[in-house]
Order: sequence, then C-alpha cells, then structure tokens
Amino acid sequence: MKNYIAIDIGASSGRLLHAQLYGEQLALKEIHRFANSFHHRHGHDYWDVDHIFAEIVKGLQKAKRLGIESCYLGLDTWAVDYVLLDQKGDRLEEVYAYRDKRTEGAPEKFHAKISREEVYARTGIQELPFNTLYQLYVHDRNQLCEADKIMLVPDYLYYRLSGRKVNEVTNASTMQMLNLRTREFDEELLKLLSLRRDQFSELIEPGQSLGMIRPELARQYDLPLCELVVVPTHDTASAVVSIPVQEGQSWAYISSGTWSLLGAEVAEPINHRAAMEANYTNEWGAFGTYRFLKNIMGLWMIQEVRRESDNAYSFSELAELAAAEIPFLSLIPCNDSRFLNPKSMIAEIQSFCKETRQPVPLQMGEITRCVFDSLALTYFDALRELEGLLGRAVEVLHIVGGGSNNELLCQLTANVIGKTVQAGPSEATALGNIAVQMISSQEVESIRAARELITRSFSLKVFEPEPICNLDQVLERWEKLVSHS
Ligand code: ADP
Ligand code: LRH
Repeated sequence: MKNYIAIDIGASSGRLLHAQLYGEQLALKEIHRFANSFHHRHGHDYWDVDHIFAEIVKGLQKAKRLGIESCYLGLDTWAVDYVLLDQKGDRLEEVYAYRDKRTEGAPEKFHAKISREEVYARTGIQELPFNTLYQLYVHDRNQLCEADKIMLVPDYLYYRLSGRKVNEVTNASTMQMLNLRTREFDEELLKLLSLRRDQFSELIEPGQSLGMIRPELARQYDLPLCELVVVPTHDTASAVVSIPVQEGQSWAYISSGTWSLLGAEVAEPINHRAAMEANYTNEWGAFGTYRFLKNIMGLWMIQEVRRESDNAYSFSELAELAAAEIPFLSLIPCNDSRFLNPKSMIAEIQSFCKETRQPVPLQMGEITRCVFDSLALTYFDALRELEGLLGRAVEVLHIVGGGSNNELLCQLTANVIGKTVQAGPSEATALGNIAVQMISSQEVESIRAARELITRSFSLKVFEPEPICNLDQVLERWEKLVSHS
C-alpha cells in the first residue's frame, strides 16, 4: 500500500499528516504538529525557518518509528515570503515575515514607476503590501544583488530536503511577478527591481517528481525513503484542490485559517478593471486552474486576541463565549490595514469601536463576537462582489481549513449570506497536497476523482441559513461603517 505524507506549514501551525487509500476510502492520520509564528527581533518580524526544518525532520522521524519505511512526500506553506541564497546554497539573511512593517507605503512608491493598472494587467494579482514584488522592492539592494538564488519558503524547504532548486508555480504566482500571457517572470518587473531571471529557478508545475530525499539527510536522521513530489506549494492552492464539490453545483469557497481566502475556481484569469478595483486576485492553481479570490483578514484576529490572553482559552471556548453574546452589537472593518499587525489586536478593536461610537467590547466573549460578526459581514460583501464579477449566482459556499471547525462562524456566515454553507474538511490543505501526490503516483486520476474520494472519506457539516432579526438594519450600519473606514 502506498504511503503519502503531507507537510503543511501554516502561519499558525505546522503538521505532518499520513494518508493511505483503503479501497474506496482515504484514511488520514496526524503524525506531528507544532506551533508556528513569526518573531520580532532587531525591529523586524522574521520566520524561524531552521526551527521549521527541524520540526519537519522530527515529524519524518516519527513517521519512521510508526513503521513508514517509504513514502511520497509533498510540502506546502503560506505564500509570498522568500529566502536568499548565496552561490554555495547557504542562506544570506533571515527570512522576513510578510507582516513586517517594512512594506508600509511600498506599493505607492513602486507604482510611481509603473502603474497599478499595468501591473494588474500583466500579473492579475491583487495589490497587497506584502506581495514579494513589494518586499523585494524595499529589500537591501546590495544584498539582493549578491543573492545567487531567490526562493520562496516551500521551494527552499524542498531544496533542503532534495538538493534541487525550483520555483513551483502556484506559489510563484503570489510574488506578483509572473506574466499571465508568457507564463514566465515578467521582464519589465524584473528590470524595475534590478533583478536577473537567473536569480530565480525553473518554474515548475505541481505533480512532478523531484526524486528521492537526500540520502545523507535520510541516513543522518534515520528518515523514511521519501520520494519528493512537487505539490501546489501555496497552502491555499492545495486547499482548493480538496474542496468536496458536487458536480453541477455553483460553488465558491473560503479557505479559512490565519486568512479567510474567499473566491472561486476559474479556468481563465479575470483581470479587467472591475476585478482590480474590487481587489480580486488570480493566483495560479494546480493543473491550469486559477484561484479568483480576495484576502480577508480572517482568524488571525482571533489568534492574536487569544495570544494576548496568554492562550487562556481554546479556539472552541472562544467561539462558545462569543455565542453567548448579543449579535452585531459592535462591528469592525476587518480588512482595514490597522488590523494587519497591530501592537495589540484587542486595543485596536476597542479603539476602532470607540472612534466610531459603538459599544466598546471589553469581555473576551464580546471581543470575539465582534470579530466573528464582522468577518461574516465581510464575507457577505466579498461574495456579492464575487457573484457580480463572475456573472453568476453562487449556490453553496464551502468553508475549508481550521476555521471550518468554528460552528458559530459557519452558521453566522450561512445566515448573513442567505446560502448553504458546507464546512470541511478542516485539513483541506494537507488533503489537497496528498491528492496531487496521488495523481502524480497514478493512484487517483484527476482533481475531480480526488474531490470525490475526499467527499466519500470525510464527514462534512451543512449549515442552512436561519433568519437574522433586523438584518437590514445591521447591513445599513455595516455599509456606513465600511464606507467611512
Ligand atoms: P493556518 O494553516 O493558517 O495556520 P489553520 O487552517 O490551521 O490555519 O486554522 C487555524 C484556525 O482555525 C485557528 O486560528 C482557529 O481560529 C480555527 N480553529 C481550529 N480549530 C478550531 C475549533 N475547534 N474551534 C474553533 N475554531 C478552530
Ligand atoms: C494563507 C496564505 C494566503 C496568502 C497569505 C500570505 O496561509 O498563503 O493565501 O495571501 O498566506
């Protein structure tokens, strides 16, 4: 029986999951999980990629101890962040985290050289201050010039496992530097950044094998014999592969974790002006698809609120506390940049409520209620925009990822959008990662077959919309609030 291991590293946690096909069912088991976060040092926010790599090795050692002698292996992480390598393949610098404040104001400066419209027409990627394009723009010029290779984080981790340097395309598209027409790095953007094409590696599509794990690494740490398969290395791209869609249904999704990525799978990019103005993006997906989506601040806000309370509550306890509170009392525009990386999330939420003369949430339940209500309303706006841009109505909204465990938020979302919400799987990213490995090893035929397998193998929850009293008034207040922010 074939073994598949997914290494899935999110901004809040990393995990290794093991899967095997038993007849018509996929069995999934967690092998290892560890917390992940960025750290503030010397005035900047950085990821600890050596720690992440050490945890990957630990997870693979556990796999071996569980009796997994050989396996296929795929790896995904969050997007946009990069590693600089010198000619020997050693890291030149620590890895900046995308929430680091150095990119504040960078898009405005960059677009004095080339307009937003032009960049969007070329790349189809929404403007987010932390896109690799803007991060590289503010990076130390001399150091960039010195860099032999610029690799995104998962490419770098694949490199440490396999010794091979590649740029996987689903994640590379989030750099905002790939040209939709040529499907290569955009020459004009490279020129504006004073970068050379050879500072990046070959762009490769998910599904290809990178060969075996480095034998010396496997020997040194007693790891299973792993064949490395390139999966969609952008976590959101892997998550979308595993969405348990039903043929013939008009669906959209929220990949719900640190971020809420709300969008649809499309066959062709949509990069006209209206899409740009709505800040919708066209990230490249597995097997020629595109993720037409919008970034919504997501459960990061809850993670920060929880962290500030010294992790005194679990995520499900925070949802329970919120469920006991009065709904829609205080609302915040989640996508305002003030919530991207504030000193204190709780203080920032309270300041906003005070400034806008809303009741200031003080208790933990009041604060989390404010976040969940506001997220549901932000989903409503984004979904309405999405339907307009797609020119079709959405019947079912799939919520996948860790956030699909939050029944309060799933039900609230169904109520506000007035549509069916289907929640799960919560390990969508790892499952999409595994699905592509299975397609590559020819155990599964296509994304469609993988989605059917996932639908058969995991229990999913359906939330039907329930009426909200005074929804019109809530929406009126909400519209005023977001239009003023
Ligand atoms: P990422 O991959 O971005 O690190 P995940 O997909 O692991 O994120 O999702 C993490 C989020 O899922 C948490 O921040 C939390 O809000 C939510 N979550 C996970 N488990 C639960 C639960 N049992 N109840 C409510 N929310 C949950
Ligand atoms: C989610 C995610 C998202 C990106 C962000 C940087 O983990 O990959 O798709 O926009 O992190």
